[in-house]
Amino acid sequence: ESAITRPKGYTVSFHCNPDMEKHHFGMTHPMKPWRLTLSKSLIYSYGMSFAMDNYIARAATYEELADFHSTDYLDFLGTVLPEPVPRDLENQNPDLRFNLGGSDCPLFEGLYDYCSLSAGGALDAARKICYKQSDIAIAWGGGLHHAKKAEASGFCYINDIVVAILQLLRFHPRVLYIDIDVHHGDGVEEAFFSTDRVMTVSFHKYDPNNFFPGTGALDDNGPKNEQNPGAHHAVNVPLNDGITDEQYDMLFNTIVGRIVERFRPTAIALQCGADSLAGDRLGRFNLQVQGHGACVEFCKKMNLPLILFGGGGYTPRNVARAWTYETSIAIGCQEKISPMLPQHAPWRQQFRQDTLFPTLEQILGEPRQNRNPQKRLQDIVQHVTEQLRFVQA
Ligand code: ZL4
Ligand code: CA
Ligand code: ZN
Repeated sequence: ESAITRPKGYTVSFHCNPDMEKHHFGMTHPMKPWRLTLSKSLIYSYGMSFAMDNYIARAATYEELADFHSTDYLDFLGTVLPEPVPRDLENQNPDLRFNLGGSDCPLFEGLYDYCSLSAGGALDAARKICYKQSDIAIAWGGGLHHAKKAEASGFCYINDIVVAILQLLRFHPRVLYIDIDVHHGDGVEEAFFSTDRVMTVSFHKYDPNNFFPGTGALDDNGPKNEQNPGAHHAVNVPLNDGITDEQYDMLFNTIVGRIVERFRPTAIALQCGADSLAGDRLGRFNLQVQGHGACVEFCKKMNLPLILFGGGGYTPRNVARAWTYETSIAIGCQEKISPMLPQHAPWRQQFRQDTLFPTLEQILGEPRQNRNPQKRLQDIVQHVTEQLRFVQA
């Protein structure tokens, strides 16, 4: 077996900061920054760091965050201290400023550092792309797509993706944002609602009354008035429980292929939330590591500057598998790495099975029922195709 070597003709950069991983949302909170440690350790165990430029992410500055976020919100975020909240009062406090301090977005020790390191990694990645020093830049600590200008939402406080895309827009005329997290990428969509320089497309579980955040219907495509240049520039792909690799990849390739043809982006930002994998604590899909990774592979084949962000992912062993496989795709060594996990990988017992590609049976016992009839998927493709007639690069 030969060592993993640098890809010929292009550069991959990897942006992370171990200080981000030590933060805790709370014992039983689903978001575990520690999953970044597990992911990185598997990536390093495969020897992939030798094939990339590795950077310790810096903290984003206040001014950089203020490119998107309101200063009122940032000032508050920078000064609030965690207050122990009695368990039975959690999420019932009517005085939550900026949606901070509830059970989804708790206040914890070092919150502002955690947020600014996540955004710092995303910004470093964006700058490497802008200055053409990387062809693919990876920021697994980013991808926090729900945060709003002046509000925390769904485990997200600072929208590192929006801040990074704003950086890309200084050099790139058109940016395509793609979101394969199981949740709707509402914060990013909303931030770019009124520009035709960013197209957003999110694939997500959609059930307005029972699944967070409840937005992202097929016909929510941006404010529909002729004055708004951003009209038609939001694509939503609402899905149901149990979608499979085969169906997802058909949809992804068809829809993203057509968008790239029509919109002609000059850079792509891909949010790789791993909660769309089978067996995720919060997710509902039947995707395997292969199917999730196929989305990254498809984007890479577009031959455009590419940023890979992390995002959701609540079963750490599967998050680590997916982001390891996707790092290997970025480097182009996916055929070369062993599908058996390296013997010496730290936390080896965390992974349960010794393969990078567990089967659905191994993950779930019994796969979740697929509630995505083929006819519905065809209707989605047709809607998007018609929507794209209004889009012109
Ligand atoms: C938890 O066990 O659907 C938070 C959140 C904390 C610890 C103990 C508190 C118990 C599941 C979720 C009370 C929990 C009540 N703890 C949570 C409407 C809700 C109000 C809050 O992947 N309750 C809100 C957010 C979603 C809601 C998903 C995805 C982020 C991303 C990008 C964000 N919020 C109902 C839920 C637990 C918890 C257990 C939880 N929260 C599951 N889904 C939500 O897209 C990073
Ligand atoms: Ca999504
Ligand atoms: Zn999610």
